[in-house]
Amino acid sequence: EDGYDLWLRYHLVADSNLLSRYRDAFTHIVVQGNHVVLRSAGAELARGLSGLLGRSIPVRDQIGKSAVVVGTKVDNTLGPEGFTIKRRTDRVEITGAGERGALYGAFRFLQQLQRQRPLERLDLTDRPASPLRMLNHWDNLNRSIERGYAGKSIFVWDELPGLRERYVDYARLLASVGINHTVINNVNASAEFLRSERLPGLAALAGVLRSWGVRLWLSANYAAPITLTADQPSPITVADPLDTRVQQWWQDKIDEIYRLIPDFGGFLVKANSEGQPGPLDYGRTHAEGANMLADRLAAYDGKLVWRSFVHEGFDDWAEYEYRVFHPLDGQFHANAVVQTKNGPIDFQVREPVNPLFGGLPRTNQMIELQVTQEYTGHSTHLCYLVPEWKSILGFQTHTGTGSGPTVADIVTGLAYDQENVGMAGVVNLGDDRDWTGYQLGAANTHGFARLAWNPKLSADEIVTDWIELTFGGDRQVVSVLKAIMLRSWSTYESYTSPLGMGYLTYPLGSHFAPAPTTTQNLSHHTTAEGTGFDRTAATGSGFTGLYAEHWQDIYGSLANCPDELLLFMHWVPYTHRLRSGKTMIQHIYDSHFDGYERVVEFRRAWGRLAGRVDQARYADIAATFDAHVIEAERWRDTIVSYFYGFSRIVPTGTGWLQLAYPSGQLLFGGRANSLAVEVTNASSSERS
Ligand code: BDP
Repeated sequence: EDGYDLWLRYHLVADSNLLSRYRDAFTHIVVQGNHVVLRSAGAELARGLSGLLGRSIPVRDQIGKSAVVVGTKVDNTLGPEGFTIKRRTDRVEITGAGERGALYGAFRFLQQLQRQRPLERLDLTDRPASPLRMLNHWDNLNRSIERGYAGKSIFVWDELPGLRERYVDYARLLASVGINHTVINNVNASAEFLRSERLPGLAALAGVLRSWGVRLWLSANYAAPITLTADQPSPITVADPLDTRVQQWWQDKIDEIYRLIPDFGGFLVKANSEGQPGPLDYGRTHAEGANMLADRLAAYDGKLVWRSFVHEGFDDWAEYEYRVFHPLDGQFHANAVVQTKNGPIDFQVREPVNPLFGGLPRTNQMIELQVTQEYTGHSTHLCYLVPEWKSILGFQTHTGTGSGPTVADIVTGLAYDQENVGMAGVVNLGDDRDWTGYQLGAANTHGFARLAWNPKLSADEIVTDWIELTFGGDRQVVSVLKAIMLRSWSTYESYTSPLGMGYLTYPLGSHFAPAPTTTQNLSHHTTAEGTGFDRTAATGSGFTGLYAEHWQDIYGSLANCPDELLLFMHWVPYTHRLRSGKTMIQHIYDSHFDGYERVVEFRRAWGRLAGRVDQARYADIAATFDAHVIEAERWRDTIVSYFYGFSRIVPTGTGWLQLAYPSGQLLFGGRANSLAVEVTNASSSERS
C-alpha cells in the first residue's frame, strides 16, 4: 500500500461471517439506463464488489436473485442529486433522483461495505446540502502548483487531448465524496488556458470528468482579450467590460468553449488583487466586471464565480474585502457568485469569520476554504482542518432574525433561498503517488468534501469514516489516530499562533517557517509592553464595526472577546490576565511548550501502532511525524524567543527552568524536559 487508493480501497472483507453473507447477498450488478454516469456507477460497483468479496461480480442485463440494481427514479424529495439505498428481499436498489445521485449512492454503498456494516444496516437516504461542491486547483501551465506540496499538477497539459489513467482515478475520487465541479487551473491565471489551440485538449479532459458527474471550469485572466489578440493585425488593447470589442471577444470565446464542452461549468476570476488585471483598471466595479462575463455564460447555463479576495489599499488589510464588496450587494446577476475566503486575512490557523458572510444577503455566495496547507504546515505538520471548518460553518452571523443565519445556512442556500451557492476548496492534490504529499493530508481532502455535502456532520464522524476507509477498522488504530487528528489543529495553533495573532511567517515566502519580525505592523504591533492588533471600532482600525452589533459588542470589548481571537482584535499588555488567571505572556510561553509536547506525544502514539498498519504507510507517517516534531520545535523556540526578547518577562510556574548566566544577563531557559535557550546578550562562552 502506498496511499494511491486513498479511501477507495476495496480489500477483501476481513470478517469471514460477514464476507459470506455479503457474497450471498450481492452476486451481480444491473445498471438500469444507458447514461454515461450510470455506466460509471456500474463499473465502480463491479470494481468495488469484486475487491471486497474477492471474486468477480459481473454487470448483467437481467435482474436475478441477489442483484445490486442501480438506476434513477424521479423523486422530488431527494433534490437533483440525492439517492436512496434500499435492501429488498432479494436485491439491493441504489436509486438516484438523477444519474449523479445514483453514482453517489453506488459509492456510498461500497463505503458501507468497506466499513463492514451489517446487511440490516445498509439502507439510507441522503442528499447534498450545497449545490456547488467545488475544487479549486492552483495549477499552472508548467505543471507547478501554487501552494502545492504534493508534486506537480496531475494534469499534463501539453499531452492533452492524450489522456492518462490517473484522470479517471481523479474523477472517481471526486465523485466518491460528491464533488461536482472542479476548476483546474490557478486563479493567478494564464490567459493561455483560453487559447483556441488548448481547448480541444481541455474538452478531452472534460469528457473524463463528465462520466463521473463532474463539470470542468477554468480560471480566466481578465486581460485575456489583450493577451490573446496581441499577435493579430488589430489587437484589442483594453479589457474594459463595457467596451464592445471586449464583450464580443468574450462572447466568441464562450461560444467556442461551449461548442467543445457543452457542460462547461464557467469561469472563476481573481481580479484586481495582488497584481491581477480587472475591471477597476477601467474605472468599473467588481460587479460590472463580473456581470459582463456572467451574462454571456448564462445562455449556456454557465456560472461565473468572482473572488472577493482583495486586500490592497487599507492600513488594516482585514477590512478591504468588506469595504469593497458590501456596497455591491444586490448588483451581481443571478448566475454570478461571490467566493469569499473563510477569514478576512488569508487562511491563517485562526481568524474570525469573514464579516462578508452576513454582509451580502442579496448576493450568491460561496465560501473558499484552503485544503492545501499553505499556512498550516504544508505536508510536514499534521493539521486536520475539519474542526476549524466546522467552527466557521457554524458561526452565527446575527445579521438576520435571531442569531442566524449561520455561514452554513448561507452557503447551502437555506438563508436566502439561493441555488448558486456552495463551497470551494483550494485543493491539496498533486501527482505524488499518495496524491497529497503526506498520507494523512488526504483526510483534509475527504473532510472538505464531506462537509460540502453535509455541514452538519461532526468532525468525529467524518474523521472516523476517513480512518476506517483508509486504514481499516482496527479499533486501536481508529481510536489512537482519531485522537491525534482531532487535536492536531488546536495543537498547530498552540505552538504557532495562540490567541489569534496569526500571520507570523514571512509574507512573501513559502509561509512555512516562523518569521515574526517580518510581520510587525502587518499582523501585530509588538513592543516591550505588549502585542496584538487593535482592530476595535473605539480605538483601533474599526474592523470590529463590520459585524452585527452582537459581535461588535463581543469583539470590541477586551473583557468579552474570546481568548482565541484576543490578539486579532486587541492590542494587549503582556501582564493582562486571561480568563484562566494566567498573564497573556505566560499563556504564550506555556502554549508553545505544551503544543510542542503534544506533537511529541503524537509521534509516540503513532509508534504504538506499529504492526497494526501496513509497513510502508506506517513508516511513511512515522517519518512525517519525525519532521513534524523538528518543525514544531522551531516554531516554539522562534516565537517564544521573540516575545521574550521584547517583553523580557521570565516565565513562571511548574516545569519552567530558569537559568542564570554568570554575567547575570539571562534567566529564561525553557522547560526542564525540553530545553530551549534564548541566548540574546549572552557571551560566546555562555552560549556554548
Ligand atoms: C494567498 C496565496 C497566494 C494566492 C492568494 C489568492 O499566498 O499564492 O494567489 O492567496 O488566494 O494565500 O489569490
